[in-house]
This record gives sequence, structure tokens and C-alpha cells, in this order.
Amino acid sequence: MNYRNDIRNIAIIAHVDHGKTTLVDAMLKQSKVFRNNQAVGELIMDSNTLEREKGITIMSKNTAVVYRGVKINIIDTPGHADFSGEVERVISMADGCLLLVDSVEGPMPQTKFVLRHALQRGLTIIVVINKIDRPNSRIAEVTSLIQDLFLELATDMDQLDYHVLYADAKEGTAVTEPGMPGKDISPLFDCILANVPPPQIESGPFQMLVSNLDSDSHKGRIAIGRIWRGKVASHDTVVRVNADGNMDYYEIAEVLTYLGLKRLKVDQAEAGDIVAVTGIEKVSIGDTIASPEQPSALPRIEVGEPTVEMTFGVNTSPFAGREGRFCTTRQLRKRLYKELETNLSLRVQDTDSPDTFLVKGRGELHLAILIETMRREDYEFEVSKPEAITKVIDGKLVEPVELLTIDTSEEYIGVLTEMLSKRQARMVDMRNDGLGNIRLVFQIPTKGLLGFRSSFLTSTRGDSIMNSVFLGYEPLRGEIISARNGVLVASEPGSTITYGLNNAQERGLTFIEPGTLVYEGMIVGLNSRLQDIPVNVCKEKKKTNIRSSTSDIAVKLTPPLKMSLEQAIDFVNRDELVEVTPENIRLRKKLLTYSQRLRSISAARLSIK
Ligand SMILES: Nc1nc2c(ncn2[C@@H]2O[C@H](COP(=O)(O)OP(=O)(O)OP(=O)(O)O)[C@@H](O)[C@H]2O)c(=O)[nH]1
Ligand SMILES: [Mg+2]
Repeated sequence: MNYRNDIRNIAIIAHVDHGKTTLVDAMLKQSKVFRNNQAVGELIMDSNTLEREKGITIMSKNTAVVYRGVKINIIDTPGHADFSGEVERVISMADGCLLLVDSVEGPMPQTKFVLRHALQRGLTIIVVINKIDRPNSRIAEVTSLIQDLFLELATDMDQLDYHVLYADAKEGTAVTEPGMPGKDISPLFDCILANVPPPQIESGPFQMLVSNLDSDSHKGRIAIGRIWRGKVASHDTVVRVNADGNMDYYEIAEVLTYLGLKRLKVDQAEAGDIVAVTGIEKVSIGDTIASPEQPSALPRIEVGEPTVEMTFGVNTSPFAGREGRFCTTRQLRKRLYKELETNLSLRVQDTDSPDTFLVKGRGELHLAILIETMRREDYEFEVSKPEAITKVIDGKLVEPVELLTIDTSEEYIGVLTEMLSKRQARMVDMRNDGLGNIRLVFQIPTKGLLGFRSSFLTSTRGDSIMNSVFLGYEPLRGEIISARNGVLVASEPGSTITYGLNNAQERGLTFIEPGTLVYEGMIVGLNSRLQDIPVNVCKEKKKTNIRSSTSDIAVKLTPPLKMSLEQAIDFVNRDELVEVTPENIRLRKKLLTYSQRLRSISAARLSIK
């Protein structure tokens, strides 16, 4: 075995928001990959629009810096549990990981998930306790919690011998001892060079595993991955081995390597490096690209199973086809199946109905991001309520269960535990830091967690944080009765009028402004009681000749409750749909007319009897 001392390959892993992308900013800025006066901004790697809007990383990305003559390939990964598939996918390119832990929050459920994966793969870990500038940082305590985590997860003794650094990623400083004044990020670079093993390389014909895909309108599909053996140059003939073990031949067009935010064209690249190659039109993630001399496949990348499913269907509302450019079954189907090429933990299935597809993901956010992305690409479609995916293990029906961590204050313990017990959650831990900050940990079936976030945020007035990670499967328990009230359903099509909306507001909350086009069966508000009721929000005030003393007073409406896409998905029940178009998110009953809904209720009653 040989090593390449001129390269290190690292992945940055952590719980959501612990500062991974900010740390990459610091590494990029301080390794002089930008001109001195170049304005590069913050969270440079969060380059796609949704990432910038939401302030979270969704897809893992590659970059590289050069430090003391060594190229450090860096892979930034997302920390949100719904995108765990991304971490599992790219971690195979690395020899080491920076495990970031927030100095206040300490290790969180996703910290454990990513650390377990990294240790199982035998990667060298450098712990970076980040955000040490935060006023209530508790470095000593967090250090010992991390130690406990390693003791629990290490697969051999050597792994307990990890290095710890202390960073303020925002300032761009890291130190080797707590309390030391920070100057720059170089202690981190030095630690990486000294401790992350250089890539081991096998000599022999070229072999690489495709871990990521990108595309370019000129270059076509770009396959990204680590070269495990040999070297590759442009115009080389290579074999692609796909999931079924089938092989086809291609000519490599270009070989590119990373530097900063750029991909540079190089004559050739060798084992140990992370490269992007073009010219292989049909490549998928997990494929091996190899020299025809020895075209053996590397083990494919395996990612965890999806836990949540919902249907995506062609828009069947009376407004179908008005707002989107891509509205047909064929277009929807093609787009969904295309997503599978890069979104490894997603599954798409045809259903009995040709216009509807079953889409399975790692959580509500995973699916919501896909919906939002498609809507921005001008697709129009309808989606159903997300449901937890049950399966059969050893002849028993089981359901996914998650570990839910809530950071809140004392005053909300009562309301939260009450809400959660209705959702079949069981408290497993409660910690009080003595200052009124509480951490509650629950075990909860995924189905109980669906739709919980919005009521969580309202009942804790937005100042608590919740996080959940997949734990495993447990025998299926009974249904959770929806705690939501009934809805106000438009009984007539038309344009909404203040008078009609005002009448509706006497029944409950409304979701739309005056002048909004509605159709019969569209949900326009939340009832203050349990049943659904039809309301005519397009109703005008009867004109009379008699002037009453109050008739001229303008009606003042309460501002409507506007829902984001995620809130809308959270909100709907099984007999309802979310209609998604590039311009609007509408809620509707599946059955649009009142008489259809009445008939279905009486049919359901009959079947119970
Ligand atoms: N005070 C302080 N804030 C920091 C530090 N590092 C990051 N932050 C802030 O923490 C927030 C999250 O930072 P990100 O870098 O997006 O975190 P991330 O781990 O990449 O998040 P995901 O990719 O979504 O998992 C941002 O508001 C940062 O400005 C730090 O050292 N100190
Ligand atoms: Mg990030």
C-alpha cells in the first residue's frame, strides 16, 4: 500500500446549525483561495436558493483548500436529520471527519447518528467544539458528554484517542486548549495534516466510486467521486458498472479537481484525490467507473430507508393548468423519477391510479424541499398528508419511532407533555440546568411527530427548539386521533368578498384575503369547532334601500393566517390535499362538493356498523 502525502480528505459532520458551513467559510477564506478584496459573503457553500433562504445545508458539497502544500478536500454535509442520506452517501470519500459540537447545546441526537456512521467506517475523528464565543458556553461539560458518546459508539480502542479543538467559526479562529486566545484557523489545519491519515492508494488500473452527480449545460453530466486505484486522464476509455453489474464503455471528456469554489481542468488525476469527470452520460450515484483492464465494482453506497410517504398527483382542482408550465402525468412522472438519480434516500412508486405517485422520504422536510424545488421549476401538482411508513418484520406490523429532543423553558413543560402524550410520546429524559432551561427527550412514533411542529411553535411562542432522529421500529400502536378542528370550506366558486369573509370569521380563522379566487371545496379557514362547515366567502351584502346606522361602517377583517408550504403539509388531514403551483399553495377537500362529502361520511358510518 502507498500513501499520498499531498492530500487529505475530510468530511465535516454535526447536528444541524452547529456551524459546519461557517467553519468551511473560515477555511476557504484563510487559505487564500479568494483574492484579498473579493467579496464572498457568508455560508459560501450553501449555494442553492433554498439553502440560502432557509439558512440550512440541504445537499453535501465538495471544495478544497491548499495548506502548506497539501490539498485538503473538504466535504460539507447537512446536519438536519431528514438529509442524513446525504451524509451516508458522501462520507465514503473521506478518511477523516471534523465532528462539530456546539459549546452550549452539546452533543445532540444527530451528532450521535453521524458519529456512529463515521466510526463504523473507521474514519479518524477530530472533535471541534464550536461557538466557544457564546456567552453561556459550557466547554467542560460538553467535553465530557462527547467522551461519553465516544465510549458508547467506538468500535475499537484507538478511536477513543481523538483530538479536540475549540473554535469560533464565525470569527475564524481555533485553539488547542480552552481559554487560549484565538488568532486564526491554522491550528485546525495543522491538526488535520498531523492526524487525518493521507489517502491510501492501490496501484493498478483506474477505479473510482461515483458519490455525487452534477450537471452542466455544456459538459453534460458530471460524476464526482474518489479515485481508489490508478489514474485517469481525458480521452481515456473507461467502463461504467451499474447497479445490476452491467457494463458499458465511455470516453472520459474532462477530468476536474476542486480548488475553492472552482473545479479546475487537469490533465490527469490519481488515486486518493476527489475528482469530477465528464463524458459519462448515463452514470448514477453508486456506479463504479473503471479501466476496461480490470472493471470490478466497488461496494455500492447504502443509505437508510425512508420513513414518511405521501402521494404526488396531477393537479385535479378546478384551477388545474392555470399557473404551472409542467402539469401532465408524463411530466410529473419524469421529474420524480429523475430526482432518484441524486436523492438517494428518496423512493418513488407508481400507484393504482396512473395520475398519482407514492413518494417516500426521510421526513417531512425532505419531502417539503422536493415539493418546493419542483414548484420553483414551474411544476403544478397536488400532494397528500404525509404518513409514517409501516412495514412487516418477523410477521409483525411495525412503525418507525424517533427520538425527539426539545429545548425549552420551564413554563412550557406542562403543555408540551400533554400535547405529546396525545401523540403517543413517552418521556425518556428531562434535564434542568438550574437556570430555567429544560431539555426534554421523548420517544415518539413518527406518525405522532407528523404535524407536530406547527402546534409546537405556536404553543411555545416560537422560543423553543425541537429535533428528532430516527431510532428504529416498534410494534404498531393504535391510530392517533387528529386533534385539529374542522375547516371552513368554500361552498361557491368566485372571488372572495370582505362581507363573505367577515361572516366566515365569525366561525373561525380565515386563510385568504379578499379578492382571492376560490373554488367549491377549497379550504378557506379553520373552524372553531370539530366539524367542517361550508361557507360562502364570495357572498355580497344584500343591497337595500333602507340605510341603517351601521351599514356604512367598513367591515374590518382580521388579517388571514397565511401558511408556508411546510405548515400546509402539516395541516391537512387524510381527506384533504395541498394544491401546489408556482404561484399558490391552496388547501382543498379531496371531495369538492358538500353532497359528495356527506355521502362519503354516511358510507363510512355504514361500514363501521
Ligand atoms: N456565535 C457563533 N455563531 C456561530 C459560530 N459558527 C456558526 N455560527 C452561527 O450558527 C448558525 C448556523 O451556522 P451554519 O454554519 O449554517 O451551521 P451548519 O452546521 O452548516 O448548519 P446545517 O448545514 O444546516 O446543518 C449561523 O447563524 C452561524 O452564523 C460560532 O463559532 N459562534
Ligand atoms: Mg451547513
